[in-house]
Amino acid sequence: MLYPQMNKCRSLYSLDGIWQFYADRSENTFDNISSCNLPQTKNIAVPASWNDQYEDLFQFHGKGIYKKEFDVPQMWHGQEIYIRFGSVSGKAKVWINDEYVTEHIGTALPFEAAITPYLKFGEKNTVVVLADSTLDPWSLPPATLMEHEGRMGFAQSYPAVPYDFFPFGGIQRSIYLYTSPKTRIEDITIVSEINNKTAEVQFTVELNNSFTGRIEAEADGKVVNIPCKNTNSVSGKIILDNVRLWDIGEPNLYTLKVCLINDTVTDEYKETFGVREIKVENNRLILNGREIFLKGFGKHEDFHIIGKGFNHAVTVKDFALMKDIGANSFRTSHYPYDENILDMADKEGMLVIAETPFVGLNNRNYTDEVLEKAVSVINEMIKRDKNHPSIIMWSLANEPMIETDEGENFFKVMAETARKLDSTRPITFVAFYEPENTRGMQYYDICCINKYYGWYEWPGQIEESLDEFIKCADRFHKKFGKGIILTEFGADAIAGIHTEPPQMFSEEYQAKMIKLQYEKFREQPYAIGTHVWAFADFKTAQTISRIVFNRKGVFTREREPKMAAHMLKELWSEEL
Ligand code: BDP
Repeated sequence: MLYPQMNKCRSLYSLDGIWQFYADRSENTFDNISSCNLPQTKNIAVPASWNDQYEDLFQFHGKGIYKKEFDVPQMWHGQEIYIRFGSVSGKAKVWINDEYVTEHIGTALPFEAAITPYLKFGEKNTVVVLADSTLDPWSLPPATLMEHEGRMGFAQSYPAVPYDFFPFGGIQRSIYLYTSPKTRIEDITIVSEINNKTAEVQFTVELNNSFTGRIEAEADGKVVNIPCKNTNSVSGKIILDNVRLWDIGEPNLYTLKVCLINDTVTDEYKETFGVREIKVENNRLILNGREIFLKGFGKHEDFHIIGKGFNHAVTVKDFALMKDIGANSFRTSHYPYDENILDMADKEGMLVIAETPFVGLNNRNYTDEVLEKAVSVINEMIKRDKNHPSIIMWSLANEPMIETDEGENFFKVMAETARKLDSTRPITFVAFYEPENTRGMQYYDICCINKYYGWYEWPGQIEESLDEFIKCADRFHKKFGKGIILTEFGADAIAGIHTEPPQMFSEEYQAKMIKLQYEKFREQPYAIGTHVWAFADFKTAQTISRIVFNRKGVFTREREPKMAAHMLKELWSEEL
């Protein structure tokens, strides 16, 4: 889905700001919004999670109702008007002027709807959004533990989510009203092939209606025109000479400007892209013909007060810190991040492993019904993010338990789905259990593993567990014969706690563990990258093993460095 933009054929208006909010604690099913008269609303900020904006919303995991009034400018008459949500937690439903407009399931991905017929020009319009964040064991990701399900370090957490981050709720990314012509550019896919110093940039433009006229595409001063006769999809190519490749720290970007022309320009969209080639060869990761090793972090969208709300300044700060420490990559654990974060990765020359929201799948999830949902989420994610040069692989799940034929088939179908949508990037998923509980890895290109030796296993014993740690990675290599990225390893450290000799929860212990495991893993012939868990401390559910936050951050939640950050900067700069 294209990100809304302002150009000579399209207008854009942000609905971000203060909305009215009501936390509905009733059994109302909201089939019809006029049944709800929103008593006692409070002001709430959008985009942001609701939980840390008011104390009485902290543990509210239910139906949040948002309302805002807006005017529509007369000059938008004759255009198609859309409302576009970057992400609404859980199940979202939208009404405009009391009429049902659309709904969407699943946090972390956008949805939009054409709303022209519902709008009144010259009068106030009201949009109401239901963000149903009820913790549902059957959602993706499953959001509550079933009885008998539990995990080391997470026992009896409150709320009982099966994943290790706080289930923030709300409208967490920007909302836009935007216009486009009735016949419009619906999607653009750009794939390039490099041949010495030139690149063949192949593009496909999808339209929402059939169109007669021509499509003009321009990149780097090269223009092609494609005639259209009752068509709603066209493909073409542009050759770039002396192409400047996109690479780590070399964010060379181009813009493909696409115009729909019939007499005059009726629609226009400018899509940014980069030319680079990523592949797996002999189990090594090859970027632009050169072997690379990933150094970086698993992250979260998480910050004080805004929760999972997108914020430009936090994004800028995070990239500045990652670059300063010498990281070349990060993983969007455990869900697709805001498009602005991926734009930033494109602009900063930072590599990204882009992950689905499928965290903690286990045997009970491997049904046809869940698979159908998973396939549609993979579609939504790849369609949204396919043109980002920073994304070098898709991670289709985090730490699934896969022991059954149903589980293996589930992962086979997910792999096929991703490959069909995008044949240009490797795919992976992140394993946690042993190789025998990680069936399905054979359908993927790269094996990612999360390992916590010296923490959940062999607590307090960093040196003593090093051999066991490597033996475990060896088992994955022996079974699957693939290159391995250590996507998570690390230790909680409470900033300011110091012990000598290093002990668990001290800054010394965290720094020592990361250093020794990094160096040991890096020596292994199959190692193709390591991501420390985590970039910064982050909010979780409450449980005895979390001291307000997960403290495995190399930076605090405020983004101040712990000893491990200084150590990594030294370690990674030695490797340049
Ligand atoms: C890993 C999970 C991650 C957790 C981490 C931890 O992938 O989400 O936060 O453990 O326990 O298994 O810190």
